[in-house]
Amino acid sequence: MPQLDDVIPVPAEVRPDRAADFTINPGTRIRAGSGAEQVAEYLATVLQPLVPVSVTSSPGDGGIALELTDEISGDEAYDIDIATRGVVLRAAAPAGLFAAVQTLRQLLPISAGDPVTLPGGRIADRPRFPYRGVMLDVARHFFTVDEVKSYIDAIVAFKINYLHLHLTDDQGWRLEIPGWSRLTEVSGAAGTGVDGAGPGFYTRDHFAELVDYAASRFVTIVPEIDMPGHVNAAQVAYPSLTADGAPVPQRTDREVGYSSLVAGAESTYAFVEDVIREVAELTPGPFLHIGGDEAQATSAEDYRIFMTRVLPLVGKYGKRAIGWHEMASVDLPDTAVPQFWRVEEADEGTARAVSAGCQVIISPADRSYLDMKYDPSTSLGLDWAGFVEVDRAYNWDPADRLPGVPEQAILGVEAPLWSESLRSMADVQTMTFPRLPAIAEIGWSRRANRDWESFRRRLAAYAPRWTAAGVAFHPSPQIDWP
Ligand code: TNX
Repeated sequence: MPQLDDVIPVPAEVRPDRAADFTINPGTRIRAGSGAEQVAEYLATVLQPLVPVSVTSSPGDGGIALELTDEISGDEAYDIDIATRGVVLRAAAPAGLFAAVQTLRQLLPISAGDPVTLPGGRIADRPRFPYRGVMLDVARHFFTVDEVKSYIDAIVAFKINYLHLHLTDDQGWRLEIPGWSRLTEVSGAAGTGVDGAGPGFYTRDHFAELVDYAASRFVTIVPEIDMPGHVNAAQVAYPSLTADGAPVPQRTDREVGYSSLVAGAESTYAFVEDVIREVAELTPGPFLHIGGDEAQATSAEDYRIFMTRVLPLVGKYGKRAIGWHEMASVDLPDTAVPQFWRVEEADEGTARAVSAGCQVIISPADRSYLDMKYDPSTSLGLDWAGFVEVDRAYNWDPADRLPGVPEQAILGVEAPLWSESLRSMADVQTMTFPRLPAIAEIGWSRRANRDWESFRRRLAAYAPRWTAAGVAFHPSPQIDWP
């Protein structure tokens, strides 16, 4: 039976009370307080395969109560009280109740048949950083709406609350843009994945469906349109976006840094504004990611001209710009968020952005990149940032990572998964798990509560849940799997 201190990410406070276990029976009621109905229904769905329960809005004793209260501060904070007479989940907002339910899920038995007994005691919990993200590259290899939904279900278990979708790159363009139909007709067609895989793109309706599904799991979608580099797919569809207007060949190899929008052409900004307006309209979340990485085919001066025109466009349509940290080579508005992704010990631009009041997302490739191989024998993935075994993903801290970027300047952490070598959801899962739980714990848990030996033990205990759910994971030799 799971114990109260088995939870990933490790909660802020855990007080087991072994005399206070609670057993959920077929008649147990889930009592939804006002505003808690949606999360209560979700909990009932989660419990269904183990024990059928029903949701009621009538107050009463016993059962599992979900309550909103102003005694807890912070939307994602929650507490859980498990006692013999009943269970109470409390939070200031539905997002906190959802986080509480994710904790509760890890305390349930893995398979039907065992008595559904929750270990007694109390948990009080809140996140360290507000942004705990994962990025999925759907440009190099496309993943369908249903596949992305299943990915969302697997990541929310670890209290991940942002899903960054890398929608465009040199190989493919994966989001329909009205008025620019060739983007997806041509660059979302068959053969646009790396090495000729494909086809695939999201229509506006598909994208809205993803945004809604994510929201139902308290996940915010961060759409990325990568520019001024990584735009070959756009230029194949619209040769007018190239310097000389001449057609360019389609490319599905893994090279980077060879394409660029034209910083000096007005037509560039007409295109970019149409795209940003549309993406902003489809996105209820506060962020729009404009890429900005590896613009080796753009001169430094053109990069500055381009970003100086494009950053205000993001603001004009009501969003905060996130960009890979190369973006911080230009003066940023304090709403912009550089995302540090490299392996160097310091980054001057990012530190300067912090002095100017910007927040930062931390994604060092040698720690948080889910596409790095675990070790030399990993068949999937890349190794340009080295091998990233589970201990490397776990044993570091974002507040120590960059000079000039202290704790208060950090919006959060993100684990990017680039898909050059990944063709199936099993591939995506194998690279994600078990490293994502390490990054999730870094983003959520108190620094003082984190401990590698404890994490190894909790990870081993979690693994049968992936197996039961049909989710693939890398059986790292660093963990004593059951
Ligand atoms: C660098 S990380 C890139 C991507 C590649 C990735 C592979 C970043 C901002 N750019 O274009 O897919 O390496 O690890």
